[in-house]
Amino acid sequence: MRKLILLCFLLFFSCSKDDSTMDPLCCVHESITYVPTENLKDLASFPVGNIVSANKILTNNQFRSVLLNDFNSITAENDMKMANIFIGPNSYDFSDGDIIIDFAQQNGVRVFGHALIWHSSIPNWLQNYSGTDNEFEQLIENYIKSTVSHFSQQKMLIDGEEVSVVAAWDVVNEAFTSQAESSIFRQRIGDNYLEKCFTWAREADADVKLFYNDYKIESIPSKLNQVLNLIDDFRINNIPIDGIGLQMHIDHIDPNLVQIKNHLDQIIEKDILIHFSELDVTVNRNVDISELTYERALSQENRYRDIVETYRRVPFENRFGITLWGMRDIDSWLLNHHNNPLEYPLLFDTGYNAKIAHRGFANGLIE
Ligand code: 9MR
Repeated sequence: MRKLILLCFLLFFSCSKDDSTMDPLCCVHESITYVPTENLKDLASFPVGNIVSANKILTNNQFRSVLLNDFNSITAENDMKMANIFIGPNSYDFSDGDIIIDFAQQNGVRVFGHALIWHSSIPNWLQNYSGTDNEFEQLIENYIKSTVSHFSQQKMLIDGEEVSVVAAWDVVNEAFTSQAESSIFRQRIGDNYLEKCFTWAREADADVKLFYNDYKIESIPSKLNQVLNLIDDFRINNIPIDGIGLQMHIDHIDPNLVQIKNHLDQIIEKDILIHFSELDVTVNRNVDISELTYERALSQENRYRDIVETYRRVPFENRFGITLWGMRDIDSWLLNHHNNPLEYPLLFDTGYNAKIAHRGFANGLIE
């Protein structure tokens, strides 16, 4: 009898745990969501960002409030890319970017400009441009200078200091790929097109931070070396560069943490700003689960914690922030990219409930 009473007592307490849900049989299901008590941006010693679109900012109240609750840096997922802005020779449409900058200014959050030059975001008219190489180069110089100057005009007060709303630009994105090698930028401007683009951006704005952004820097040794060489070459030749964006589209298992730390440490040695610029963590690359299981959610929670903790290896003065590439799982580019609707890479579920991945991120921030 005493054993039975003890068993009931134990069951009662396990069923009434805060982070659990009960079914009628009183089996404990560990929950894949939780109720945060603290906001990410308040826990962090560096900016914590997410991506936006002008449309979402204008039309989705819930998105806006979740965004402003946890994040103090925003990146346009697409609206500030070349294909969206550069609508014809010397002709620009900054309207969506302006909506984003106004929103940021009103709410005192930083904008990270993304991205001036990317082989995957070239407007058709430019791809098919029939002018000379010199004319082409002049167009690109004008585009970079006009875009950077336009967005450098909006200022805001942060801690009593006037700063530009747009704090930084990814000047060139993903240059070390075969597609970039054969892109019109290298073909028409020449092998030193990166140097020229960074120089033009600096000429347009003396203060904005200039980043080179790429994927798999944390996992492919040759990519890491290309980035390290880029930093060295630029410095030797007095070409401006302030930071490196590691996109960090990673999996909950791969690459292993030792490798990530090793690659990160080599960039840290260069004493340069470091941005984890597009963080997401896949959990279902083999499509072996048909819903997010607690076990997989927990693995993702631990992964987010480890990655954020790893970022804290970056010296305080070189921490430019961590930006997540999306808010809810269903908003992620990865669902289309991997043609897998059963992927769950981000911090919020469909109803904007914080997943335990969010708790992992938060725990990783705690010094
Ligand atoms: O998430 C972005 C997706 O909506 C776009 O269709 C795609 C093409 O413009 O770009 C995605 O974002 C990419 C980012 O700009 C650069 N790094 C890779 C990101 C995922 O493809």
